[in-house]
Amino acid sequence: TMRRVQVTVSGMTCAACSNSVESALRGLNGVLTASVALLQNRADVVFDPSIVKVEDIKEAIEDAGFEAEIIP
Ligand code: 9UX
Repeated sequence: TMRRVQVTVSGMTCAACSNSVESALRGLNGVLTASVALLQNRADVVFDPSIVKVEDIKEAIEDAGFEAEIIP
């Protein structure tokens, strides 16, 4: 079964920023959908927790060059 997580993403200033975060998330094995709202500093990710962990999602955003905080 799938799980959904929302993440606060800081440091995005343009649409290319949010597109690169989306691409990074969609490139993770186990991520089904990822959408990033630039103006809300928010990422919404649906994933298979047997394949990818919340911490991996956070790290992918940080590796793309942004700050990420999981919304509990
Ligand atoms: Mo353009 Mo967004 O350099 O960082 S991708 S502002």
